Amino acid sequence: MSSKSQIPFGTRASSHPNPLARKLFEVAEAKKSNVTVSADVTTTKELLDLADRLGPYIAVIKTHIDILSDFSNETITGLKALSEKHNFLIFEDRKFIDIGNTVQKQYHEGALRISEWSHIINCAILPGEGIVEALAQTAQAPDFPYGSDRGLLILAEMTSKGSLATGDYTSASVDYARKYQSFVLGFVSTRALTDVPASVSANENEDFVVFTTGVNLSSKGDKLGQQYQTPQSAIGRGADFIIAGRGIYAAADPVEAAKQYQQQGWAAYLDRVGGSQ
Ligand code: 5BU
Repeated sequence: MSSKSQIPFGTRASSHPNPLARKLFEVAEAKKSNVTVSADVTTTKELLDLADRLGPYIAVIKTHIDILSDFSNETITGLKALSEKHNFLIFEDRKFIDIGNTVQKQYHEGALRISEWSHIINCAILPGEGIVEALAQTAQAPDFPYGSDRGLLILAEMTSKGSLATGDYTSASVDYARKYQSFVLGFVSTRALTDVPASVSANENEDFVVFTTGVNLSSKGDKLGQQYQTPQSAIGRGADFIIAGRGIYAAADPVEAAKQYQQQGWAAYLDRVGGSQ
């Protein structure tokens, strides 16, 4: 797979066919941040408080909305308002994994109303191509009420020990991304997938965005199989956006930690594209 890793975000923004990818790169450039904070807290107050305090330093906030004990309309209104106030995008890490008919309802109906507030969603491709087709169909329907700034990341790899998302599974992720390029922004993976053999051939204009989770400056992993790499390592391997959770929100001073990840993440990005600060 060809990689646009060496090209600055501003250039990628100007030529990208997907409106949400353009917005993502523009936000990152404007804020000089490629940080996604994984805000894995369990109450609306903590989530909104974190989003407001960290908002200036991040490009994206990643949520697990189903871990909130008090999800309500206030959660959605608050997140949307903070996303506008601080110019960050919202990524619900729901990891859809079911037949098309079910994921359409989980995405666009139901209690969590994900399509209404989350710019970026992700899915696993265990069910096959239909899951990608179903989510694209919903978000790209002529009567979809929330605009064109919606996109999907395919979980091509995972950071947990013993992950089975490797080999043919990762190759199929690249195939589906190519087939549904107008909706698939890119991948959640531990590196750019440039050397992955795929059945669907590359289109020379393709520009998949790489989000890498499991980023932490001070830890190598946790007791439940999480495996970390540093911002420098992730970006060196092709991450466009680094995702950090506990490294930021569980730090003694989350604002200082967010600034540190922002500074290191952006310096590593500039280094990769050959720019200066
Ligand atoms: P941490 O606190 O930085 O370890 O949190 C990592 C977050 O990223 C957490 O929300 C996970 O659900 C998420 N994650 C991950 O850690 N590894 C993966 O491969 C994927 C998601 Br996909």
